[in-house]
Amino acid sequence: MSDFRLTRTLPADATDAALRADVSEGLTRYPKSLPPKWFYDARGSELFEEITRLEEYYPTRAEREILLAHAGDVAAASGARTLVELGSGSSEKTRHLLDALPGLHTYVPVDVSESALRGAAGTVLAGRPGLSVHALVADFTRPLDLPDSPGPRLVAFLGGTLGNLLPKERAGFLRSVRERLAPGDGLLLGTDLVKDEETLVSAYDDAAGVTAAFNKNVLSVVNGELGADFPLDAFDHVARWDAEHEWIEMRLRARRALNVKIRELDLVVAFERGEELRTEVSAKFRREGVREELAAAGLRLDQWWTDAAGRFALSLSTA
Ligand code: AVJ
Repeated sequence: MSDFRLTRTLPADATDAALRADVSEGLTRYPKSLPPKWFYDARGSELFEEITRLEEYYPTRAEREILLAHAGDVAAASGARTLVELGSGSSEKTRHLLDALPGLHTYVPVDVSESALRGAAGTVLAGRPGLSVHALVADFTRPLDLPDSPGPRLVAFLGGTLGNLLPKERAGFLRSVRERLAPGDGLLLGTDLVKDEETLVSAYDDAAGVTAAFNKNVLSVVNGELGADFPLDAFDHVARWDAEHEWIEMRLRARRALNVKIRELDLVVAFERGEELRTEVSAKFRREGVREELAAAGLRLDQWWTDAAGRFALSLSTA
């Protein structure tokens, strides 16, 4: 008999407090920035799903190609009885893994969105009568209390979302994942790879303007949640390749000097004409760099799989 449990590890007002802190800190420092986690309200999540279907946005297709080709290899190499997925979202990617892990006992999807977790549970449980699903409403960038379940454990962090973390944040994140792994447990990591600037920039600045709408949506989130009056049409979407750091930056550039009132914070934020607010970094990786970052966290890179075109990589590393 399949079984579904959900645990909220975030207090109900945690999101509001975190948004207030991020906005007051990020918009009063120079240069201004906001963490990308705030993109994903219902509208932002819809826009991201649309992005994954864009011709220019190759990472989702590339990772799916790898999962379809190598889920069996992942299963054979990991022998996982428990699969923990960080930032599971719709669990669309996970189904390929679940299908390839016949001996799986427990699936632990972790996401900040309770609705995404509940929405995915029905699909995941359908046709998997023996599977236990223990969903965690949690921010995966914070230390996690994972439920007891049979080992070996495989933690999956897919989609290239690791790239949203700055190098120091990545080091802390990988160390905190390592601390939750027993010897023989594994980490399955999706990483987008360094490639030509034109391909990278167009993946984050598509012709139809879906990414531009996704980027501006963070202003709507701040407007809606904190009573701000960002005029979205006063900002232009910018996607830029930072060759030194090897990451894509998304920014919002003020077309004119303006003051934005944020009522809930009793704050007025001034933008100079042309001033840019950074809304996301999306780091791109090289195999050697991934090996080094994993090793620094105490993880050994065992397997490296890419799509046929070599655009994206899945790596399996063990504690
Ligand atoms: C979901 C974080 C992997 O960084 O490519 C897509 C988000 N941003 N288009 C990425 C995103 C702009 C995406 N991740």
